[in-house]
Amino acid sequence: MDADTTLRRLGLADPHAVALAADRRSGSGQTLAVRGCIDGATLAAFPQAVAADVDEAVRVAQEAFETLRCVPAPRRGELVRRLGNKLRERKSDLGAVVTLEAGKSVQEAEGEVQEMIDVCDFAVGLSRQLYGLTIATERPHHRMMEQWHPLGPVAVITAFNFPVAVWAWNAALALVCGDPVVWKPSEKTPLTALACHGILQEVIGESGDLGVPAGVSGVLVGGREVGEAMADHHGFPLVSATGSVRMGRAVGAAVGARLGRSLLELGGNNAMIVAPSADPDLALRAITFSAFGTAGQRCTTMRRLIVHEEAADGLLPRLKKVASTLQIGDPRDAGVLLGPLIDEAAHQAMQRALECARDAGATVTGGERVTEGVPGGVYVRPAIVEGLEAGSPLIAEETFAPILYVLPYRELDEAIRIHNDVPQGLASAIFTADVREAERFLSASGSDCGIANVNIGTSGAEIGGAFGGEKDTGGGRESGSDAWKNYMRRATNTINFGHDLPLAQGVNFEA
Ligand code: UN1
Repeated sequence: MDADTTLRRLGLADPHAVALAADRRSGSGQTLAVRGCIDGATLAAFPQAVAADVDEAVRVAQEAFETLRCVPAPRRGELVRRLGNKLRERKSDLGAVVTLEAGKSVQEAEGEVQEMIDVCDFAVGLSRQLYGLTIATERPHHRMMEQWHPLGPVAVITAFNFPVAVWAWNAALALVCGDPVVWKPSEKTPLTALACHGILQEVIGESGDLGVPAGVSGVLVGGREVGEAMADHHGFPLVSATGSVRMGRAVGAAVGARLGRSLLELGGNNAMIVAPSADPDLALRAITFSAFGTAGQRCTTMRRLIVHEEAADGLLPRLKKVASTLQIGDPRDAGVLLGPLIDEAAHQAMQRALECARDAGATVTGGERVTEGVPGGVYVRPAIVEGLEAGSPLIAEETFAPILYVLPYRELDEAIRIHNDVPQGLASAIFTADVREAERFLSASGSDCGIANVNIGTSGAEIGGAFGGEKDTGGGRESGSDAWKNYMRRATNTINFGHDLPLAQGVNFEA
């Protein structure tokens, strides 16, 4: 399908008009040229939002909040159920826009839309389970309980690599929790954002029976200053941001300075330990998907392979063979597993990292640009880097490209030390058939990451678990488990149904 048809199918025949309508903004910002990364061609151009537009977006969201917070949660859930159903109908159309803008293979793009559908289903169930506790009180004829109330408008800042799913994790939960969402997508993938916003608006338009106002969803396509204005704005009690550590530090500091809440999902530097007892075929498949899938552009991408010396000889030649033969090309073509990098800057960052590795005496296999049989974007062969010291500063950095550093080990303690010796703490895995090793890895003295797996790779988490990590990853948890609590405020209520006024802690204050 060509780019125009792909965009037209999602109501984006005139992205300029759609962008201005979605933002409800002045349209006074600089023109943004949106490039598809398959061939680098310009897909659309429209003026960006500016920092001054944030006030209006907040005003609209706050007005919508006044209504939404009083719509019963199961009815809010019904809206999200309809959103999930609309996404089922539009799965391939929306996936095609993700492919066009972010360069994901058709399978992975549709998988990302499936992740949106899954989180909608999860949120629908949640809409009847926003439970508070009833707590025993120390006073006679009293009752103590907690309630979870809607929090207010949520600012959602997302990255190019999961241009639709991460919004859905936030939006589906926020909506059932009673919070409007104002979204600043990556400037690299604004069309997917406008498409999602359009789908949600269509659902709201068809759902007059639910009484949910259109203002519960806004989109601001803009640059860094728009993100900064959102982080600074008191109208957002919660800012949920996904992206680089640098961005997260700035958002965390700005939101913290006004004592707001932030939910940060930042970089990963994810590793897998492969023990001598690991199933070699499973390990190979898991490494291939985790390290090279999505052209190494997931937060959960595996960047370090910590392999036991006994397992390395069997594994590495097979891994190199797979890396050198993976089908790379136009992500719309059947059979292609690796699409392009997002842009030239990503390619330069990859080449710089490989250059530094070579300078430090490492051996690099692969990593070259692929120019034959591909459209005009940036296509690369995955790189495998051997011979760097575990503590090398280069390894401590997350380069958003398919580079896998190989680090051998002898003892599990040493492997865990190497594993945890990076600033980030998102996803991790061990391949082993030894239950002691597996449990040690999952224990308090094992992996220090938010996600720790046994005999599966680091990437491709399901939505049901809490997603996020520790240290420089930012500490936030999104998506499943009890991540919904981020989007609500807790009120503790104590009710006296007696005829006396006993004070807590035995205090007697008779005047
Ligand atoms: C991200 O890269 O920001 O676990 C999100 C995964 C996906 C989500 C990744 N479900 O790889």
